[in-house]
Amino acid sequence: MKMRKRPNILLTGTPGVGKTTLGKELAQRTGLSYVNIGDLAQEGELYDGYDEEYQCPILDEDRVVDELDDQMVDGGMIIDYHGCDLFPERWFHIVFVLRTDNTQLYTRLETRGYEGKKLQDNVQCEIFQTIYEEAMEAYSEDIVHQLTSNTPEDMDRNLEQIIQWSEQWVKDNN
Ligand code: DAT
Repeated sequence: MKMRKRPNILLTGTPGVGKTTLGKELAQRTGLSYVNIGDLAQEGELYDGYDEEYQCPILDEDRVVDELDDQMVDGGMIIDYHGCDLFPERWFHIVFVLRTDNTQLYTRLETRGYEGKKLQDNVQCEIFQTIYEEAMEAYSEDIVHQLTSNTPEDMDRNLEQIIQWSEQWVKDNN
């Protein structure tokens, strides 16, 4: 029996915009598989060196891609990462860039324990819409969508919108 085809979705954006919250809920509601790239790298120690400035390990992008490629080819994956140009363009059927107002993002990241340069740099990343521009460069512009993620109502609306898109994709591709 041939498996039903299912889409691959990328959730990206600055840390703190709500990717993980949205991705996990989306997985529960759709049955798609959720993968947090940060967690995957940590579990598999998919690192290549250490960033002294940010005091964090550096992702081994090639090994991350190798690790996931078979599953991505099968489809039905939700990928969560605060970057997007490390992945093969062919992986994704749609890319969502979550966006949050600076003041709210600042509060969320402070609550998470970010401070000093790390806090400033991440808020600046959102102000300069760095990830959105990265996504527009890395993927076909017509599959890249920005989603406002300031409030719980935004979260619910985004969830419903992606579920609908996913259901339609499954109908159109099977
Ligand atoms: P990310 O995975 O992008 O780093 P997260 O899902 O961990 O973000 O969310 C960070 C925090 O912000 C978490 O406490 C949940 C909260 N949050 C995220 N999106 C929100 C929204 N749209 N409305 C209210 N709170 C939100």
